Amino acid sequence: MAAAVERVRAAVRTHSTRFEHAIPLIASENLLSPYAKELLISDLHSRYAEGLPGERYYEGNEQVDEVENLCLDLARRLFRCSFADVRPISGTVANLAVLKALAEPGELVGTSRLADGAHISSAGFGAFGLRSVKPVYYAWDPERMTIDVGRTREILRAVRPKLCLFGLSLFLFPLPVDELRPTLEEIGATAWYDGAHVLGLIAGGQFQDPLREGCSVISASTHKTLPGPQHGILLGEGLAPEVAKRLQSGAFPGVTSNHHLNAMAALAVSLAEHLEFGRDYARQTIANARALGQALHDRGFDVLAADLGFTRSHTIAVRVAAEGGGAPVAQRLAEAGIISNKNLLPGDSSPKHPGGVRLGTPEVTRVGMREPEMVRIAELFDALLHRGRPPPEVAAAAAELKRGFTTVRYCFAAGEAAYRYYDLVGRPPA
Ligand code: DSN
Repeated sequence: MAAAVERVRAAVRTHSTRFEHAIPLIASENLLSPYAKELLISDLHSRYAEGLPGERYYEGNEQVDEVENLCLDLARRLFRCSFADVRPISGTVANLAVLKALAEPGELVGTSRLADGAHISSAGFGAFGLRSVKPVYYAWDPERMTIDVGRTREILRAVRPKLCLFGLSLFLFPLPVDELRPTLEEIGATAWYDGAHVLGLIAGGQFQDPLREGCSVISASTHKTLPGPQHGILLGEGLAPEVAKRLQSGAFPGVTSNHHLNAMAALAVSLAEHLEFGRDYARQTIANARALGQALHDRGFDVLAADLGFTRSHTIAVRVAAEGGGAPVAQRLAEAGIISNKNLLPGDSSPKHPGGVRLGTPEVTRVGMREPEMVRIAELFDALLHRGRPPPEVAAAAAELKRGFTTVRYCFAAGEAAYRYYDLVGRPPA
């Protein structure tokens, strides 16, 4: 058994070193701040606190109540909203809570297709299937990489779903919630936004503002552009009291028993840090994504939406048919120390053969990279995929580039404290 423990520790150490030397470009990943990471391994990890603050089923929850009330208050301040629930333990769980609260089995729910970038929650084999709701798909504009408003209006008027989900996993541009709002009101649909990917951009005031554009509920994970722990959240504005209550019961006891109290404490810290640093972080994350798109485009890569500046978010999409296809390219990049994922792109003929890679800048921005480093990353892509340089050579160059960027920024106790994120267990901040 001891040998097994050592193997696990060794594997995690190897993983951490690998990522320390790599250029991580997964659009859905980010790094925790020192204070947030510290709380993730606190005693809260071992405790139960079902229910809401002041209405628990266990004793010993006074400090947990204080943390949860603080977390709720910070969430409401950051997103300028009147309702928050921080008990869903992931983005998908948050989506399930909304579906449980706002849709009945058999009902129609508007959403986007997986091939157009939707999250697997919208699939029959995902949260939609678990709640037995039927998707009504919006029309898609592949040139603008967003929902086609005119054709979607017609679909909504014809089918009249009661609930409409707006949100993507390949999320390049704001979705036209505002433009669809009159139609949604006409058919009496509740607009629901899955903000997992762009939560930190919304909070930083650099993307769309769904709660002011007609959505009454946001569900999200909290660890993508919002650099928090792996967790979930519900936010709402203008909700009738009975709808707020239904969302709360959707979260508990609907789709969680205990929530993860350590992650909730880490989330509270991340929200507080985002209130302080989120605007700058969101702005630089988007600037980096656009700079990476431009630098790849300049080197002959087929970056989608070139006419629109590639993206308004943290993500770009690159069609890599000419370089061998999504799966082989993502694998070759990983061998060269550049971590990304293969991705279906609009127009792909087979879901088994994604034609692109999705690249995101949340993590490289978090460690302080800016536009000049995006150009250097594009040079690594070019060397590997166009000029045939061997992966180990490119990996060495990637590690060299990364050497100056292993300290988490945009958080308290960063900078001078020189906190090394990739240590197996984080040192406490100075
Ligand atoms: N799987 C995540 C992503 O990479 O987009 C979303 O849950």
